[in-house]
Amino acid sequence: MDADRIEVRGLRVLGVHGALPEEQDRAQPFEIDLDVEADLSVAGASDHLADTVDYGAITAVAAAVVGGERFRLLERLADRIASEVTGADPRIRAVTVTVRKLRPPLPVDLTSAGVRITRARLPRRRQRAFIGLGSNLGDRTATLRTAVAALPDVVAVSPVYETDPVGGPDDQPPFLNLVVELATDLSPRELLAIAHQLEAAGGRVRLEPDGPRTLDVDILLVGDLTLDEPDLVVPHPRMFHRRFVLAPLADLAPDLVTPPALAAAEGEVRRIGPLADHRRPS
Ligand code: GSY
Repeated sequence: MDADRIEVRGLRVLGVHGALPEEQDRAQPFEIDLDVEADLSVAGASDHLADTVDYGAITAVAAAVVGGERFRLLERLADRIASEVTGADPRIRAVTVTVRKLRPPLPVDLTSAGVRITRARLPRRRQRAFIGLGSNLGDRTATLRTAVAALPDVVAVSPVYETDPVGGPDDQPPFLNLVVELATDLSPRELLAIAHQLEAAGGRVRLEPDGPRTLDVDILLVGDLTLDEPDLVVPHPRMFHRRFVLAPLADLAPDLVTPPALAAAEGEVRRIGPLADHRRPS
């Protein structure tokens, strides 16, 4: 028996995608079809939108990728749509994305050229993940304690380091930094959503880019996964150059940080001690 699926047909969006020079600066029409595999029986019984994957929501997600990002290849565009759509709702088991470029600029009379890909959600497996936390505004220790306590699947917390700011304005105060190790089956994107929630709950204030902030939560490593998306790159692209990341990471995972890498990294750090003991309220 075929799996349940939601079908979206003929989403038309203008986007700037193509490998030819004349395609780099002009929008062209694209047509998208989505076949989303999910269990539809709950909504079939309840008649409630909340019990199913909202096709309006996933259509908006696909349209945002086509209209908001730029790629050379239709393969990459389809892959990004699949990734964003699958990430939009945990009930989606797999998605087939069809992308057609309408009337491609070729010296032939062609209605469309396109690709179709199918991407299944990866089976969940527990992985070793590392999250970096930093604070240089307000009660830094209390902010870090609250954030660490709210993280799921924590197996170890590094010592706290006081660290000189790397980047940003010259006169910003020192950071407190630490790294947390998780044993988790959460995906990088689910971890990013948690990071954003923690930053918001920590009353994140960021006065300027790379400037002082109450709380910064970075996804450093998730097993051996690699991801390169506009808002999420794993491993974290700058982690290997920053001593405020490598020093606490080396405490938890000496297998991942070589002494030369630590020595070559940027920024001075001073080890303060365990978060639990650091200025523990009496
Ligand atoms: O990427 C984290 C925010 N951040 C930090 C930080 O946490 N610690 C130090 N020492 N410098 C930083 N520069 C930035 S940006």
